[in-house]
Amino acid sequence: MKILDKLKNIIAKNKIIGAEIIQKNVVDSTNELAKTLAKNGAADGTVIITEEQTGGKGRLDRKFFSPRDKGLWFSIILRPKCLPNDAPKFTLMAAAAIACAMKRFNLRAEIKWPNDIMYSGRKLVGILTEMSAEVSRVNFIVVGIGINVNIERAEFPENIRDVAASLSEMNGGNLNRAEVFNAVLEEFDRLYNQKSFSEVFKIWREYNITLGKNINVIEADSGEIFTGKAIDIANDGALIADIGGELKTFYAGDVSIRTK
Ligand code: BT5
Repeated sequence: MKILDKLKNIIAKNKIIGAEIIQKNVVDSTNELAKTLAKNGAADGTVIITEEQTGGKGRLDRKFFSPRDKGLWFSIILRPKCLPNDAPKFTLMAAAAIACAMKRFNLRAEIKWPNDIMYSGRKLVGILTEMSAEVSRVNFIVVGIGINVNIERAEFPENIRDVAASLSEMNGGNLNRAEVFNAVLEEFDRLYNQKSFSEVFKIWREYNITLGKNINVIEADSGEIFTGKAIDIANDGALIADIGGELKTFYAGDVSIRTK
């Protein structure tokens, strides 16, 4: 129970995000636990954090490596009054909050659409946003955040060693996980309490490394690969890209940035 012990007093001042924090030693996936708690009525802004995940997951049920004591593996339950189409914007909000938090440690985030923060082309942070909704109403959103904080290159499993990075590598030394966690919750709380997403978009644009780049997009639904140029981010968080002279909007997918 190390992280919370250090934080009890610091995060009490957050209005919503982290006003309630549930800390575990080990869980399958904080997103799964968060969804169960949300179904049972957990409050807006409740955070579930664990020292280790045995079934940490990414999108499309990919695995997310979440070793004990080395990172921040947590999920935030949100109950915004919004339409289901707005849910992806909370992924952008998380990325913007993390970028602002990293700035406090003099680390410049590189946000890659839709859900990654990168360092030298490798993933530092992954975000997984899930939702329970009706046609015209969101019941709850769970934003899962996995931050590699103090993981050495050799400690990553071989199959992700070339695609994963850690804040400690970027920082040139280990960081205090409690301080990083606190910074992310404070920044998230600040953005969540604003009336509009305009600051989220402003921050997202400032730190993004996708717009203006030549990209390949693997569209999530079809699995089809598109080659083109990232042009803009739409109001709902979708990516607009120029594919062979025509603008196409992507709602979900994997982007790789081409060097030429
Ligand atoms: C993501 O998916 O990057 C979203 C990850 C979200 C993890 C958090 S942790 C707390 C919460 N609880 C959960 O169960 N999940 C959330 P995606 O874009 O689909 O990327 C998955 C891919 O990232 C994998 O297929 C690997 O290639 C790579 N990967 C796995 N573990 C990684 C790690 N620790 N760091 C960097 N890359 C990793």
